[in-house]
Amino acid sequence: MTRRRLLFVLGIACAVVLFAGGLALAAFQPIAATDNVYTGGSGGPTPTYTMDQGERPTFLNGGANQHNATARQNGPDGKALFLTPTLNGGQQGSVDGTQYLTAGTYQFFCTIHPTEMQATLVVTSNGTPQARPSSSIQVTRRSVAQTIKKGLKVKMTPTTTIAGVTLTAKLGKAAIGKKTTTLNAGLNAPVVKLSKAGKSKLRGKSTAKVSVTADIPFGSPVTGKVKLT
Ligand SMILES: [Cu+2]
Repeated sequence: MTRRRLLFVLGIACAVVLFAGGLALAAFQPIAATDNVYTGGSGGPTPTYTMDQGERPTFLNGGANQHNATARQNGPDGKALFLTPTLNGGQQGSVDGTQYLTAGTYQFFCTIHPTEMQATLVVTSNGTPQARPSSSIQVTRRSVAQTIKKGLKVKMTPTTTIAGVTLTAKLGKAAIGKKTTTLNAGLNAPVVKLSKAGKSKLRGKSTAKVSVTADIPFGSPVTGKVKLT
């Protein structure tokens, strides 16, 4: 092997070792708390935690009181970009929504102790964010009479299971029915039954333009429209 070739091979080997080292260092810092203060991050009293794209850190409440970790910024669903449920002392839970974050700096706080408990989550450019949940939506055409009797049938085809999807049927701006459901990957056909008030709004009409909006946790809402005849 020539000297130049040897140096080249050594250079590649070093690059591989450095790359592997970088990957090994990438594990996220768990977010923890004792009463009324976040712990486990770097710095204080408003610590910084670091994770890679696609990761979902755990929040450990090591205090005696209830605490949570809630993003200041809202996501595409109009709710917190990431959050934990409010956890009792000694409980732990996932910081849900972090798995969709792109590289950047995000502030979060405890909604119960908003001034004492504030912190920063830094997402590095390593890793890949998970795709946000999404689905197509199509409202099946039916007669006004059948809609009053049976409700609105919706076709949705998400790529993954999505829990806590809220379907709201509307006539103009008025809600006429609501349903919360879990969608499975593939074709789903949930039915949104009309409320009493919704039925009376449709009664006596020969046609009606109605819509169904699906609010998808951590995703963007989707709306399907149909003209009932
Ligand atoms: Cu708290």
